[in-house]
Amino acid sequence: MQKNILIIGACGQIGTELTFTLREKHGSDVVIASDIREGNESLMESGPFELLDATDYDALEELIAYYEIDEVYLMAAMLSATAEKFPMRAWNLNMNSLFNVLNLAKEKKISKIFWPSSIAVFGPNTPRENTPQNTIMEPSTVYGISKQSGERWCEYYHNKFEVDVRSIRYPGLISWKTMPGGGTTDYAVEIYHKALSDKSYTCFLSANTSLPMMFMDDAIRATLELMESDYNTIKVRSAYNLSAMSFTPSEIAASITKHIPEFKISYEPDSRQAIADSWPSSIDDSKTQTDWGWRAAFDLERTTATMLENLKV
Ligand code: AKB
Repeated sequence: MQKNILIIGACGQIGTELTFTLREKHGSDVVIASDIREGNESLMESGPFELLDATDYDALEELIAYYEIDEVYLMAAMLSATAEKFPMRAWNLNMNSLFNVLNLAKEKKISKIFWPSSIAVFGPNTPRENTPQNTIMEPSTVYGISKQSGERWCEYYHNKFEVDVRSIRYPGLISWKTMPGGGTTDYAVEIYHKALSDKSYTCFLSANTSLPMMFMDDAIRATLELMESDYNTIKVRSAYNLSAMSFTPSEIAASITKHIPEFKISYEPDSRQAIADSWPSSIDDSKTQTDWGWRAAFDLERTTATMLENLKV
């Protein structure tokens, strides 16, 4: 039976590509895009779109009933750097939107949820290298606290009410179709744009700050593989660790220099440095590999080649 899918936060960095991929796979009419504001032209032209505030339960309930939605991808969130500036707004958006979809699933008005978690659930007391699936989690950022709490609620709703909610701890995501906004890992996208336009980039993190990262194609494939996995293979109902690569600003700069020899990077760390320093430098996703067969395809060199190739036209 054909399922109708709702994407909340469809105009953001992940939401845009998720919408295109799901529309290609299932057809445009059954994938409803929604966001608090309109997105870029190609997204708006690709299928049905609704303005939606994810914190408004009644509006969401109405939309779900109108389109007979079965599956929801909740991608709306305030990311790490912006959340530090607006803690209460971040908490309100990140938590209330999640409660709205969890409660709709509890009421059997939808049957499956994807909700993104993040490496931000970890904190300064977490082992930084090869961070395991289960370990110390004491996030020190507003965003991390909201994602950690969200994970606990997802697991609770699954255990208590059998809600089929699935989640991934995304690393920093690198993509060329839509810019990220308000995150600490955003430098790894900005750097490619600036390398092409200015042949130079001033990085807001220090040269040797290593963070887990992933190319968007891998992130979208992981999301769909998780959502398509058999119910019983999903053993983790908080969120799965997910890994592809880790690199520092100086390493990404070196990979760009192979394509643009005159490229220069300089460093002016700002308040985002403290956020990055509280996060893991690499992630152990062996549980994810075992449970649903995850394997990443893009390393740093392939990511750099693909980004520059697509951004230069
Ligand atoms: C951010 O930098 O806030 C996000 C994330 C790692 O969740 N990209």
